[in-house]
Amino acid sequence: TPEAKRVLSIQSHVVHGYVGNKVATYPLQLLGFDVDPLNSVQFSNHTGYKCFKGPVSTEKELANIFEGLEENELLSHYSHLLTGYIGNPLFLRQVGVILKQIRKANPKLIYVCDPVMGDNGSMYVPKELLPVYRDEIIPLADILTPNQYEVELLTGKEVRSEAAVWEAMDWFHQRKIKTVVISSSDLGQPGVLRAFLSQVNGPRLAIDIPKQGNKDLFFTGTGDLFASLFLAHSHDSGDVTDAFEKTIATLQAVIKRTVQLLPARSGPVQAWERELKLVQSKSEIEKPRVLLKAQRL
Ligand code: PLP
Ligand code: PXL
Repeated sequence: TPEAKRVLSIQSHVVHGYVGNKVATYPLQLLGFDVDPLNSVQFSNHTGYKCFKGPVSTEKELANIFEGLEENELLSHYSHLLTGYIGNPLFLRQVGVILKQIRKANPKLIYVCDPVMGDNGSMYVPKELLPVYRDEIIPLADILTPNQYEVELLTGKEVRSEAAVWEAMDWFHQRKIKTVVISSSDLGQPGVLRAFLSQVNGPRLAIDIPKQGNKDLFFTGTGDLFASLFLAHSHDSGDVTDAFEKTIATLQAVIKRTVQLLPARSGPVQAWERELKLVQSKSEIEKPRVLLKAQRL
């Protein structure tokens, strides 16, 4: 029997820092989900450091681990599949294979797909992942959480206006994806990020997010955190507006604490100093305080 809240989370593991499964697991657990992390890579740290080391899992290793879950009849236990950073096209294709098997065991499975490919106009995974996401994986998703650049890659069209956002949303809905959340875009006023949500037979929403810290400051793992929080809140509340607002509220609180705890000295901020202060934000994960409300469009 499917348990109400058990997530199979296929993402990266980093020894140091908070991206991928390292940033997704703790919030999901705090919000009452059992999490089964399956690691697509095991790296020393995220790829934005001076160097990173560690193995990338193969599709054979994924199939092998999955076989263990299947033979122990564990597939029907999953209420959700969450996928994020995957660095290898054959591994991604195998994710499609196992998704279909989990769906067979639990037709009600919710698949939350974060099509992690890049940010701000550059890809940080091999370009061969794009057609696999576009043609094989995203048509299987219930909830998709791309950023603006990932929307442009998937639809093959630039997104330079709000009209283009809604066109892109419809492109995804035509591919049977019910809920699409664009976790960040540069379509807000200067210094403001604008996030968008569209649901089939549901609302179209936007939230404006004032950027924190100085303009050169950026964080890694925010998109991964967004997807895990949205999974949890959309399940718990059933109301996408509420889920969207709570997700942004926690994300902003985590970023705020991270900015506050940056060292007070001049000079460039080191990669390890920009790691999200996730553990320190326990109470804001458990009880998000909504300060930024969604606009209904
Ligand atoms: N950075 C900030 C400051 C955000 O508020 C958000 C989302 O709301 C993100 C990043 C997530 O976007 P991305 O998927 O581009 O990491
Ligand atoms: O947050 C995306 C992400 C996930 N996992 C790994 C990464 C990155 C982005 O740099 O390097 C390993």
